[in-house]
Amino acid sequence: MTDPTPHLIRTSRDGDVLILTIDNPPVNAFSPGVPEGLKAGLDAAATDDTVKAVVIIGGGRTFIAGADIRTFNLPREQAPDLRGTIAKLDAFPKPTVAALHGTALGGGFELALGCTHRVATPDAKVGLPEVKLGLLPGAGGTQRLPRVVGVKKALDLILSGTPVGAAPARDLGLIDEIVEGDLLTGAVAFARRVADVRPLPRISERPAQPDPEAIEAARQSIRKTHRGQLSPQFIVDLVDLATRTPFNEGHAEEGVNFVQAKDSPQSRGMRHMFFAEREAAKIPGLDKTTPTTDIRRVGVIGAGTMGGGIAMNFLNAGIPVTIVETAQENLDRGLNTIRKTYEASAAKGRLKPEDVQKRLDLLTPTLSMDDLGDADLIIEAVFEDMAVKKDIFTRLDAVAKPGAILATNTSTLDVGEIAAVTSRPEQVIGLHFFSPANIMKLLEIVRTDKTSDSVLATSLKLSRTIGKVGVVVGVCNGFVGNRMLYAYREQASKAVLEGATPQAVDAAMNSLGLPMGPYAMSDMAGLDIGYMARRAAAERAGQPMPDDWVDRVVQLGRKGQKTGAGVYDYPDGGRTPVPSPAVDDLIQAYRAEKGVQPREATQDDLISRLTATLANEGARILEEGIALRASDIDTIYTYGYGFPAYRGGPMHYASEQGLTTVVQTLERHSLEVAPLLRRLAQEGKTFAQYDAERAKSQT
Ligand code: 3H9
Repeated sequence: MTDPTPHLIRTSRDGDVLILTIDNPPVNAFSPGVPEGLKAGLDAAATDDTVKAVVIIGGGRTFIAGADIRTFNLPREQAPDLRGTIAKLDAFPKPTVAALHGTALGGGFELALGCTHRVATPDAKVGLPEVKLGLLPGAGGTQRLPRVVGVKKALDLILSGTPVGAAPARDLGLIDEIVEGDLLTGAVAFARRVADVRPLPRISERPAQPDPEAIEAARQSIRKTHRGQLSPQFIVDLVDLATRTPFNEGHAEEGVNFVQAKDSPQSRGMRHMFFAEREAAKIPGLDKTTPTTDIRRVGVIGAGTMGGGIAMNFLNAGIPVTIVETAQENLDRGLNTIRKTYEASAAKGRLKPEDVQKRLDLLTPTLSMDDLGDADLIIEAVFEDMAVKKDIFTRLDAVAKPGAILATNTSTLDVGEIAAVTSRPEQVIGLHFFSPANIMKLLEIVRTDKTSDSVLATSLKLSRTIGKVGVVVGVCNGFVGNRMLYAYREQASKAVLEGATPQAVDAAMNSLGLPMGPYAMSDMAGLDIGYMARRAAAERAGQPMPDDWVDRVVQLGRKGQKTGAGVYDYPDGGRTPVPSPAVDDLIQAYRAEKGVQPREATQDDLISRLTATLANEGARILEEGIALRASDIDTIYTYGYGFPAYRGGPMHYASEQGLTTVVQTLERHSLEVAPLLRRLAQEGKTFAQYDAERAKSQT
């Protein structure tokens, strides 16, 4: 019977060496057609006496970057047979040489480990990043890696998922030779040199030495580093198993565990996030050829926590920054903080000592906005006050060169209103960084109805340059992330009014996987910040500030960690929240005042109520067109607000619960259901289906 799958492998010969080239752009993922082609090539080579060795190489920019993640949703019989292909390689009677360039990751690197030899270009990277997708290396990686590098190193590599360069990989014995010059020529020459080597060096036939200490240490550490996650536990068990059983047994167990991990909601969530992050960069209607501006110099206004953090992003990327303050004292303090942050990184070995000064040398402090005339991008990061921002943008308009992008880091204010004070509203955009701005990966890119395509495209490109995930959003109070946070906090507050303790609310969200619940988080950020934002929003709307027990906590002077007391107590200047009897009394008095009879709430109730609230607000944001897709909301909430990636973000999580269930939860708590959410629930759809349908209608 002929095989109906078109093969994605090119076969060629160089004398007695057969070359199999994988041709599946852009990253040569192991898609249907790759195993069929490789197996056919190997079958032919096995019986052809004129073939002495086989070279497997990737066409285009990389070797195989892993299994094709999109095929994980296929029924098992349709999934490309990676394990079978590697088994065929392992049993192949002649030398097989994997020629690696680009990123040989996951199943791609596992396939290379199934070959008898590996050569690589100097800039190639190899690694097993499956854990970042809630998976484990499922094609022999957990069994072969410890046989080469030992248990400890194997666990380091697999649990971190971080790729290593060709040189360290060679030192670890994972690569036999680094090829300078043309990879294929070098690989063929290498294959010829090893053509007669017998017995063939098969990793599966090597022993793996037990290391119970490393296993125990890994078990301890994943409780903290991968709290609540399934696949790291499988990984530790499987690496341990490699030292105690013959290869085939460990390999079979790995296959079973891989399927369990792949079919888990955790992996579905992480795979969703993988694609969501990449989708966020695609803006309907924004042409790929839109011209962008080269950002060679940046101006930052404000050297406070935010301004300093923002400036560091550019310094880290080698882009000079001019930072402006109103008083020398503030400028000195800001510079000092930046220096100290770099020195602390150097002390931890994260930065070379000489790079501290190199980065600081790129920074020009000044007290005059007039010094921003040569900046290609200027980001304002002063406090949230519309009048102050308007004044700054009026002055910026006068000093900035034509074509410069003027950005505001506002987290709540109307960017369009700020833009309107300039003569070039098309050059104005919101670049909303998250604190600490040098670390948090999210960048909300806020476009107004006047922002030009070029400014938008430049901002998206820039987000990648500085290592951020940029997500384009529209203007509304709090944009996407903070708007959802407000709704979430309001519900948390109501849950406490109705009977839950703040610590029960925090514990519930913590058990879902968020590093902090709403109250520990507000205490850390400063309770007064939310208080002031709510007061300002009420003033803007011309309404009285809604009554809330949390505001009464602030009115007692309890502003959070910084005052040693907030919703929690922080005795002895510590940072560990301790339930506060004073706040308990305040809450009880508040309930009595409102005539509320407290009722206990279970942890599940709290989780479903708060997550339903997030999805409900997210649905409104989608309906209003503030976010382009549900997956963008997931990206924002995961990268900016600590929603665990293995839950896939609040919209994906809601879909996993079932949108009908989410609607019922909202109704149970007398919350108004967003029409979009209700419609999707009635139609039995998920937010992913909504995204897919919208994408289709836009093409
Ligand atoms: C695995 O291997 C399991 C096995 O152990 C066991 C199996 C039995 N599949 O990131 P980019 C797409 S698990 C499908 O923008 P870059 C990506 O979506 C896998 N698609 O480029 C994008 O599509 P689009 C283990 C994939 O240069 C396009 O390729 N491997 C895959 O910034 C370009 O991607 C991994 O986890 C894939 N595996 O980075 C590696 N990879 O243009 C995952 C990429 O439509 N991949 N795409 O948006 C990566 O880390 C990065 O993509 C890579 C390139 C570093 C390779």
